[in-house]
Amino acid sequence: MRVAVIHGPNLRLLGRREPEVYGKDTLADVDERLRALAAELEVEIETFQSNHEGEILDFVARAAGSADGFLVNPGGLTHTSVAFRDALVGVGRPFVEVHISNTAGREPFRAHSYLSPVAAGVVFGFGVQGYLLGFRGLASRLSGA
Ligand code: CA2
Repeated sequence: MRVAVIHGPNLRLLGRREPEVYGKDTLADVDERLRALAAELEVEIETFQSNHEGEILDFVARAAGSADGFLVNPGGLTHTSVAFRDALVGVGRPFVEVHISNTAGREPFRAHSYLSPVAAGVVFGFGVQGYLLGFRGLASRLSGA
């Protein structure tokens, strides 16, 4: 089983800006914790971050050749991108959407996600721990458990 992790625009700032909203862990810390969990669950993992929507769409198409599912924090694309949703639906692999913050309790525009209706599951509000919860949920879904 193989999972591709996508971090959307600006998530490379994790741990460096707005720690009161997104916490103190860096993106490298998150990827390290995900890799440790993947090893424990015997799941292969690759991680990807881009600030460019087109690069993310190309990554989805490329990774779908080997990945069974996606773990995605779409960042701001959550609230704007029909194209990201179409790309994920188009490759026919289940994905779990993760948000570090509680998007339902912030500005009203963050309450809507183009991806949530087509996600296998959504985790939000648990800080970076949400990545690990989402990864477990996706692995369980992919194993048919
Ligand atoms: O809570 C989340 O994980 C978000 O997906 C983060 C996005 C935001 O647009 C979503 O509404 C919710 C923002 C990603 C920007 O990442 C930063 C991380 C640290 C500091 C500044 C930006």
